[in-house]
Amino acid sequence: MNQDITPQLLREWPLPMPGADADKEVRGHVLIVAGSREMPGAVLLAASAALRAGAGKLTIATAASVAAHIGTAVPEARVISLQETHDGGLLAEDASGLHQACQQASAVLIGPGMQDDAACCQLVRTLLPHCVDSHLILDAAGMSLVGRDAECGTEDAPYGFRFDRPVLLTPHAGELARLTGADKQDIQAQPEAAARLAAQRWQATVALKGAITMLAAADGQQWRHEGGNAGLAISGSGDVLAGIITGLAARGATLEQAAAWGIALHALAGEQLALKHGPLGYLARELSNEVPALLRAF
Ligand code: NPW
Ligand code: AMP
Ligand code: MG
Repeated sequence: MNQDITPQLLREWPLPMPGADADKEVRGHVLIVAGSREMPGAVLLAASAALRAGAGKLTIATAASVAAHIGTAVPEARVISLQETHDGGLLAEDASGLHQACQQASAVLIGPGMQDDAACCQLVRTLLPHCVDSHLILDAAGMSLVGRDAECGTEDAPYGFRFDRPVLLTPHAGELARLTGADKQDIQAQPEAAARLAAQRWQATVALKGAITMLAAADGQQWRHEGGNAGLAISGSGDVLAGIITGLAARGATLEQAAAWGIALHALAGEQLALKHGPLGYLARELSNEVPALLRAF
């Protein structure tokens, strides 16, 4: 049975709130492993979203070729610079600073703007043992590990990958089709079943994004969100959503709770921007700015 994600449901599922005397550690430490020389912007979008969602500390690990620029564009972040593959992928094997950052983070987001699926797959596999105590959110190419064509040098069968800890994946229908080999039209026709199946197969929480977003947990629980507007179908929109969810998870929300809140806040931010600017033409980077006031309104 689906439950609708509504303001009423969210009020019954309140986010952890820091006390008036809480320091930044209490609001959690976000690590964002993302970007490439072609797509550094995705890092900025996810990073500012995580901070706007209330996370206390931020570390970014990104491609060496753009790390300094990102450090300047996000002055709140500590930046770890990663070596790159020929195809723009990020290398994590020898990056002990990154392994340590994973251990210290309360929530880790991997994927926005990353390139080179094989490298992404290897990167997630390398980092998994280092982030056992953090919430893990995989978006975009960060989801390559569960793909039917995953080339991680293991015997992973199609659909065969199963997580042994709570993980959230945030595919749109095109990404889920590519990961599973299923037909995109079939996924769009039956998003509820597609999200449920993916969650069970991977033993992960899955947010299947679209005009209607289906959230499915590995234990069979499922939620449905309808809201926002077509202006949200904009370059960088999903990167912002991933950042909001990661920020909320760092604050101590469960992955399902962070996803439900993040999906709703992202949609409400789109509605606010549509009122200010019109239904189309607002920017993904503007979504995050709406989040603190929306949180206050709750
Ligand atoms: P088609 O053609 O419909 O079959 P995009 P993306 C499909 C980064 N970004 N529902 C569609 O396939 C992200 O972080 C970086 C169903 C399309 O051709 C990712 O790392 C930005 N299908 C990477 O780019 C800003 C959908 O997927 C194909 C769909 C790729 O992200 C932009 C590829 O689509 C971007 O976020 C949907 N809702 N959306 C930056 N500033 O650095 C897409 N498809 O649009 O090339 O990429 O999958 O959204
Ligand atoms: P991505 O494709 O990863 O950039 O993510 C796009 C985001 O925009 C997801 O959160 C979708 O749920 C949302 N979105 C896309 N189209 C619509 C729409 N027509 N109405 C509401 N939300 C949408
Ligand atoms: Mg995306």
